[in-house]
Amino acid sequence: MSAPSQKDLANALRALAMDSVQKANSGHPGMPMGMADIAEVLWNQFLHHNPNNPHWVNRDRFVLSNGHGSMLLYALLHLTGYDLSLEDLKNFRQLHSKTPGHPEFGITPGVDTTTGPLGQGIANAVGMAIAEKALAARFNTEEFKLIDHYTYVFCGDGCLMEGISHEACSLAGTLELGKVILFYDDNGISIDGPVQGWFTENIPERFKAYGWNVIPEIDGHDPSSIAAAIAKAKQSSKPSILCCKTQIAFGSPNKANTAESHGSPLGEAEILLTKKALGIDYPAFEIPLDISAAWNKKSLGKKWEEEWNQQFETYQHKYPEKARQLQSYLSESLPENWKDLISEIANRWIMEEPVCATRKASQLVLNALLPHLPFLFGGSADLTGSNNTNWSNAKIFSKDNPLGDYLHYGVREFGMAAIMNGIALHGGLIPFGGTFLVFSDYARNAIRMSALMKQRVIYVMTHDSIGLGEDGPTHQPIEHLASLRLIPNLDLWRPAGPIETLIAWEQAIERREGPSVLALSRQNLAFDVLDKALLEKIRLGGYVLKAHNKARANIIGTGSELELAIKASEALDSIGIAVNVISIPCVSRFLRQNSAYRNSVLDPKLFSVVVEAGVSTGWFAFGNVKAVVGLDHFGESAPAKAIYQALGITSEAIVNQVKNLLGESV
Ligand SMILES: Cc1ncc(C[n+]2csc(CCOP(=O)(O)OP(=O)(O)O)c2C)c(N)n1
Ligand SMILES: [Mg+2]
Repeated sequence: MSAPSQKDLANALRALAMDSVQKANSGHPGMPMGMADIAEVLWNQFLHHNPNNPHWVNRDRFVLSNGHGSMLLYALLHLTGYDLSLEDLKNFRQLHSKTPGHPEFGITPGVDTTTGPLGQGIANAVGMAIAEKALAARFNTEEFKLIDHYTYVFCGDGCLMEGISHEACSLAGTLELGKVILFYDDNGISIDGPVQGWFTENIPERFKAYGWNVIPEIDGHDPSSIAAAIAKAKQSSKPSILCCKTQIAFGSPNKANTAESHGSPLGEAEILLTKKALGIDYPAFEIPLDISAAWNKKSLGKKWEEEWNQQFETYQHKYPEKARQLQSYLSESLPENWKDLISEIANRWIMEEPVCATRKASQLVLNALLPHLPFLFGGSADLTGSNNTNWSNAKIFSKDNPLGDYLHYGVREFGMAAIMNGIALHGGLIPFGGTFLVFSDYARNAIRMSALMKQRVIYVMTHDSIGLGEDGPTHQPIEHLASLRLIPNLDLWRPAGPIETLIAWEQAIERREGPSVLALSRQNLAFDVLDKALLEKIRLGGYVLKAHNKARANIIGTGSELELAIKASEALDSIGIAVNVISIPCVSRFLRQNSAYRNSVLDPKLFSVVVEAGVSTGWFAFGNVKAVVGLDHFGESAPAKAIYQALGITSEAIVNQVKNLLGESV
């Protein structure tokens, strides 16, 4: 019997995709069938990975940006030998299966990032390639190429229509990320039909303009043209795009080239016809042994990783210090004296009482901590001087300086966020990046993806309220605090002074299981915590700042409005009304504490009044909140103090609410 042909190997992918989608009666067979030949060449001839260890640090990364074609990836992972069985494929799209509707990081071994929201996978890949380049520059030597892998990405028309592909690919061109190799599935079809009606730009010219290495007009069903193009792309010092002409649902006599095949099962009858046309003569989910043997990469993968391990051992002998550092980067472990560092800064600040904006305090934290955390990788979307995301020894990462640790992302908030996801997913670096809080909307879906993928990405979002003043309502976030708090597994910190800012940074850095947003003020704040005993309480997300044993109400404040809460409490005190003042810098963290702690902070017998310069929505679900001194409409353009006064975010307003609720005359 002759060895299976490349067509046979690609057809196994098609068969598994057709059958799994049919069995689930849901899914997307068209793309896997259209990209099967490309995937076969890439995974059988080029991809370096180890199915026995999906976490091998120097594996080539593979990103399926057109994530609706998830069955292509699952079939590849199954056939090459990952821990993904035929049973798992039969459970495609079923509850708690390892084969969810779209590829999900952390659920399926071998899935390097979660995709489905089109376009973001490309940006994730750009982030992975940035991480690869940065780590290679720090650790490789002439003789040892420990970090040396490609990042391969599949994308479709949809990904390239999405604006984020422009953001990410433009930056990738400037940074000359030659290890990115993007396969464009140029099938001329998206959900609404043939794309000529809505997508006609010249993709090769567009990518040439970005400075990419463009390989146009590849026949995406011809293995030798595909292989030649990949070999050429690997030689380029620029990122490469391989424009592959394909047929969606290739092989299906009646559904190929139709939008219908994009997202619906082909149907039993059409599957029979397709299998006949392709020469697939085996039953559903029964891949012949010679085909599965030809696909299997377990022994090759083992060999590749073992070779790498040997290389690492020799490196370790020759450069013990560098090897130790690389290990500490890869484990992202914090220095042993980490908590002492935090305490030292806190002690100093409690003595010095710096009065500043929290964005400034954030920079002071960076200056103090960054020398001890070389694996932090900073940046800003063109607002470095406003976000204060740089520190005194920050070095700019660029095509000529891959040793840099600070990236100018340019005005690309969404791109930055999705690139940071890629950096975090790659491993070895912890990314943080800044923009104005109001533009978190631009980045929002990528922030959501950081949370879904449980990635340690730190968003530094300054100018966090009307307190930014004169730039006016276009720049004043109103609904953003509440709306970011709605994202599960995202910790939003809104510190009220330098010490809370320090703890917010500490917690964001320590938090391995998800992203954090630091919402920071532009304006100077008068408040700071001056009691060291409170550090531990801040870490819990909410705490009693000022307690009164005869308290009749709680005043809750966050960030820049905490000082108004304190002022109001003093005014109330002076007229014989005792209140507690509660600071809740991180609502989600506070809500994760047990009820005993929460009740010890927010006495359930008392009502609460909240002050926060943002929409009131959200707070009413909280404890006994009876009133919110907030803003349920857009802001104004004026100096900050005037806006607070004009919009009624004042200590008097808080006092009046408390008196009202106590039934006392105002
Ligand atoms: C951001 C985003 N918008 C919309 C969708 C819904 N959607 C999924 S696939 C698709 C069409 C994609 O067309 P193309 O990339 O050409 O895929 P093909 O049909 O060729 O596989 C759309 C609109 C999505 N997944 N993500
Ligand atoms: Mg398409």
